[in-house]
Amino acid sequence: MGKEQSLVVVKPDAMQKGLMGTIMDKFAEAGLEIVAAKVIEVTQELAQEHYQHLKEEKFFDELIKYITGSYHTKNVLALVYQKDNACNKIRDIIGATNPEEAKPTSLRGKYGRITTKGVFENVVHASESVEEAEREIKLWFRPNELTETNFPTQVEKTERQEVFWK
Ligand code: IDP
Ligand code: MG
Repeated sequence: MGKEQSLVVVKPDAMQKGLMGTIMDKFAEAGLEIVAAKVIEVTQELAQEHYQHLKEEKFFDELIKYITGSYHTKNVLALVYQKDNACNKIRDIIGATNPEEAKPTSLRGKYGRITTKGVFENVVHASESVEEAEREIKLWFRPNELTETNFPTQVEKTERQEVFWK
């Protein structure tokens, strides 16, 4: 059995503030290993699916705008980290969801803020549990984008057109 994996997303506010390195340094210091990384724009579909459990919340529409980059740069950095107990370790480093309640030395405590529209701009996402991590990693990444994984894969023959270098 391989090590526990977690999805981490450096959110648009952190990208705009140039905090990618600072955030990744913290995880490196904790001995977390990167097994996937990519810079992408979060589509409406991905955002809605990722935060499906929050659909009924009054801050949902603002949250979708935030994560799709309506208020900052559109790019996010999506990563998969691994280590024993990765989910708990990472959640400890990033701090509580509400940046005003997060430990002042945590990433969210240091760099997060609450906007006038009431969204927690808390710089980084990380999976809350092993179960959530599996759902999120499968949503954000294709198997061949990870250098290793515990999750079973299958080969499918498809008619899909793909883009290659000329
Ligand atoms: P988490 O990111 O710490 O796992 P979730 O409850 O999964 O917290 O919420 C997802 C994101 O939605 C948070 O990171 C934050 O950006 C935003 N959010 C959560 N709760 C609130 C709230 O009560 N007000 C405003 N924004 C919130
Ligand atoms: Mg969550």
